Amino acid sequence: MALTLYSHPFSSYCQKVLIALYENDTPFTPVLLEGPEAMAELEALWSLKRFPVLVDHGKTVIETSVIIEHLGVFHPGPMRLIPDDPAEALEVRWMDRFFDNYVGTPQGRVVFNAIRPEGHRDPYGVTEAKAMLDKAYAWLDGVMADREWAAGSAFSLADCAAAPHLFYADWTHPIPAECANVHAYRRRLLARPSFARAVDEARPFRHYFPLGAPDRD
Ligand SMILES: N[C@@H](CCC(=O)N[C@@H](CS)C(=O)NCC(=O)O)C(=O)O
Repeated sequence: MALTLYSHPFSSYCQKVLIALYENDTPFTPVLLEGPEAMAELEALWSLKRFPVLVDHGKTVIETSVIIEHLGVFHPGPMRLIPDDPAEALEVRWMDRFFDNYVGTPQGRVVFNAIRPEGHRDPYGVTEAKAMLDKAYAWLDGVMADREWAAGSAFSLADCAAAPHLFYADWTHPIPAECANVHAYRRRLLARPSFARAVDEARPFRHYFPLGAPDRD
């Protein structure tokens, strides 16, 4: 098979790429990143050891947004996750950056702080990260007032990013009830078959969540 994805089902960034693959039923071979052997394979491909990593006919493709763009260029399917129209594509890329940088990154800061050894924790950083999430939720609530998907009426790369980031962000620092548009959007994402499949595949790993996974999606 042409495509191999080094990934883990519980990882938000891996789910971002899995959604894109599932949207188009793109065949690929998964390599589960558990255990020293798989991690050594990953390190041989990408010394920074961030995942997922895609290998396409021997070419290593790194960074989730680039992986999804790569799939659109070299393995296109009926679902176009980056619009052909350049102006529409800019909106998609901007919202993808928003979810990675201002939802996924602060969410990760809170979670990674929890797995640091005692004495190396950073409560000030956690407070800053939660404040960033609050601002991101409030901003997004306004944007989603008249949008079905992150960049408008079509499901896109931006929704691939939004789905896992909002999923785990709500577990980490709950989205306030008054952000009703964000809650409704998160529910639409959970109902999307590609993301529902990724969530189901990650269920057996919920005990990995360092803050304690809530008993809900
Ligand atoms: N900007 C990267 C982020 C990837 C990333 O941070 N992945 C996490 C897994 S969700 C990871 O590699 N964590 C390992 C670590 O931080 O050591 C991308 O979009 O691919």
